[in-house]
Amino acid sequence: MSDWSPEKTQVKSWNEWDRLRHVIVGRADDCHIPPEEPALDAKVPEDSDMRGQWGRRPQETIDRANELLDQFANQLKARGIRVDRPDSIDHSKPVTTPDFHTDSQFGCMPPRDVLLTVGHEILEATMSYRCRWFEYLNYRPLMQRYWDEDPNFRHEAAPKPRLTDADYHPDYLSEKIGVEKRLQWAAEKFFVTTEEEPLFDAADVLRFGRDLVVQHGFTTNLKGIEWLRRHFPDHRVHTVNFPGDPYPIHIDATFTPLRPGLILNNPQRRLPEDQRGIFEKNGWEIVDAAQPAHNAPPPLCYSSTWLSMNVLVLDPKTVCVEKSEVYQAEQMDKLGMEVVEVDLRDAYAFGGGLHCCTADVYRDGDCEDYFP
Ligand code: DAV
Repeated sequence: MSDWSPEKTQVKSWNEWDRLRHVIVGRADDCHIPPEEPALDAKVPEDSDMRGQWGRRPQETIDRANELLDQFANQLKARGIRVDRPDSIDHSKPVTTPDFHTDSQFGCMPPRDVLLTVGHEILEATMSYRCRWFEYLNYRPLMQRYWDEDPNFRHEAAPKPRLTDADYHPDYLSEKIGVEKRLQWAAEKFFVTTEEEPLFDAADVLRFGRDLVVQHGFTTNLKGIEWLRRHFPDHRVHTVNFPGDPYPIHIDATFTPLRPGLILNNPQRRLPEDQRGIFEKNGWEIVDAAQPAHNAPPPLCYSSTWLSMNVLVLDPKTVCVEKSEVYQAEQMDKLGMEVVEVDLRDAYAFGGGLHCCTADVYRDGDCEDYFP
């Protein structure tokens, strides 16, 4: 039974799959391709069309992405889900702190990277790119509103990192490292970020009730994971790696829980055997995700083609899948999920797919222990 009603704001979400009632959907307004900076350069593949480009994204791409995001929001609303939208700040403004300078910011997308909802709390992540340091400001009007309307809402912010050059390994920044070297480094857990201070992006975290599964990679370091462990003392925090990924940022195109007992895993980035313990002991199935329908990402896109598996679960039997991702939709159908098709590919360049461009505010259900 749910005590949720659309008239009353309540913040609560313990996992990735219980019935979704209230969600934030990002906006493409004023999104920028930021200038070069260490962590971002390491993520952009050497042959990418984004190399050397920066500035405000072309207006027609912003308009098109906004059209798709509005359409997605309307689809969710038509299913009775409350949808809130952020207020974009001016991302053309440069950022100067005592420790760094960048000539522009990133955007008001994707909210999943910044906001981590755990129970009644929404935690603003540290972030690890300089251009995303102030990104939480896009969501502050919503956070203030939830604070005013829900007396149980906990609004938290992780300590802002300094992001000096000491946060980044200079080796990663030399030109033309090549994918082989990157894969070797990823396997050795040598990432672009150092252990100077805690760093994490919210999209490196998956919520499984009492357990949080966190990817250690470019955007989240071990100190960031330790910070989460100390911050959520009632949770068990598990560190995972996916060595097949040469650019490991964010877990949500790699490992996708669909319902209790079932997880999709990117077949190029399989969870290593020695990290499967809690899932295997508790009878969870980890299945290879279907192949993406595309051979390459759309223009000016940071993400890989595996946004195919960046799905948004509406309830344990219903999932939003991007409309062109026909193989992924077919697999969902075979797994017994009802598929809601959403046209979003032209918005991928703004930072990701259906999971990325949303952030949970309320899902039914309580904090359960799925791995007793
Ligand atoms: O496969 O490029 C994208 C994740 C975006 N949140 C990838 C990871």
